[in-house]
Amino acid sequence: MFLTSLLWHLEEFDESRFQLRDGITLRRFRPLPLVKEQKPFQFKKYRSQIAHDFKWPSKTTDASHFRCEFERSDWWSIWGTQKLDFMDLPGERVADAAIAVHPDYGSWSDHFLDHLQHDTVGRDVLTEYRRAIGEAVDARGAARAYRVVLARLIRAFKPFISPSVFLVDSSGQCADNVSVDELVEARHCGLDQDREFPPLPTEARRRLPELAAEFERHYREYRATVVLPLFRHLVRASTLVILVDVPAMLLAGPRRFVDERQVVLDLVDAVQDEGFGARLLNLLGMGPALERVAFVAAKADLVAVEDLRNGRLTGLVRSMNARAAQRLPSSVAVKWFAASSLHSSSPGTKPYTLVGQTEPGPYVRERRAAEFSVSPLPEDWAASWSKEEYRYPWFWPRVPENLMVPPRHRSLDSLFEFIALG
Ligand SMILES: Nc1nc2c(ncn2[C@@H]2O[C@H](COP(=O)(O)OP(=O)(O)OP(=O)(O)O)[C@@H](O)[C@H]2O)c(=O)[nH]1
Ligand SMILES: [Mg+2]
Repeated sequence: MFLTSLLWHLEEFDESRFQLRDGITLRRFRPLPLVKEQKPFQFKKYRSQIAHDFKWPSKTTDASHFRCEFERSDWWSIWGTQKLDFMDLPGERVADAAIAVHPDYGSWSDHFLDHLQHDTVGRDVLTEYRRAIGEAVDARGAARAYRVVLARLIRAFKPFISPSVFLVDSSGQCADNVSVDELVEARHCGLDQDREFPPLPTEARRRLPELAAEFERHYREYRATVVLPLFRHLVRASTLVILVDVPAMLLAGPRRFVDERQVVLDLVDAVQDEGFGARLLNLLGMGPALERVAFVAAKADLVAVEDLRNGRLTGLVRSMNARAAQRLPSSVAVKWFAASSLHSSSPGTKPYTLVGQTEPGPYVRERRAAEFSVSPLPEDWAASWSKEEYRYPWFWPRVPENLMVPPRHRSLDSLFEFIALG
């Protein structure tokens, strides 16, 4: 939704809706053809889905690209055309960042199993997994035991699922919302049922060297065909925009927070990792590419205006990702935003209330709207919290049917300034 809304504002540029510094204006926005193997980002389809069919854009299941150019009023017109290349990728694949960083299966196994230790669900499934691995003597038994781990993590709403094909397979099929047993039967922890690679603890790798060698082969194949092609694009990116859904994390509880934070840490490691990044860039004959990282608290429209004014929303994203930001070299500019790709709410009559449309539908004044109390954001992430403590509304955004009028947004323009105007 973020990229759809941004492209929409670029195409229908209007300085009263999209305000850039020093009154810079844009014109003659034009999509450019893609390189052969790139899949197109379906901007027009998503735009029409939200404006006319009242549906959110479909879930991203594959990496896609959008190349464009436009003229800038602050550049001499003959030189004035700026080109931009956007890439959207399925969030699920980011959990494979650790696979990008670790060329060998053994060190990835250790990293992944170590991460599982960090919370109670993880520890629970790990204990059971270690027991099952202790008894498993063949690849099928071990892979099945790991599929139970991944299925239980999915049911506990943890996003750190790797290999990510267990959630979204390489043909873009997503796991259904079904029971643990059904997930275990339907999905694979590898390219297919003959190429699975459950992580083995050090002790099991020593005890079962042949099994470990087989998984190592599957791991390398997966890394080469699914993970590296995507991360190759990422290490060439000059800018990363990392969208963080703070209300969803408060509603889901600390487990999801720990996982999402780890995913970002792994991602930053993957694009920065000297071994991996430098080797790839050398291969491509390029220098370090990353110049900017934007950490964005998305869905600012679901949070009370009081918490936008007092800076709590941005503060939460900042404290969550401070460690990831510290790992970036000092040459990389980092900026924090509270933004929303669309606007679905306006302040209610009392503090900490919001008014918005409760059902999907056209943007008209008399549409049924309701006032909701929203929970104040915490000042910082607590040691623990229960999901019942928080309440955020579900609103349908106000999207004009007339495509010439892009929807209202929050801070997309300042974000664009940071990522594109230099
Ligand atoms: N209120 C509000 N909800 C939003 C906004 N943007 C997205 N959403 C909601 O968040 C959901 C996910 O948005 P997407 O843009 O598909 O997010 P994504 O990160 O691309 O998700 P994947 O494609 O699954 O990786 C949407 O279906 C909406 O329900 C926003 O600006 N405001
Ligand atoms: Mg998406």
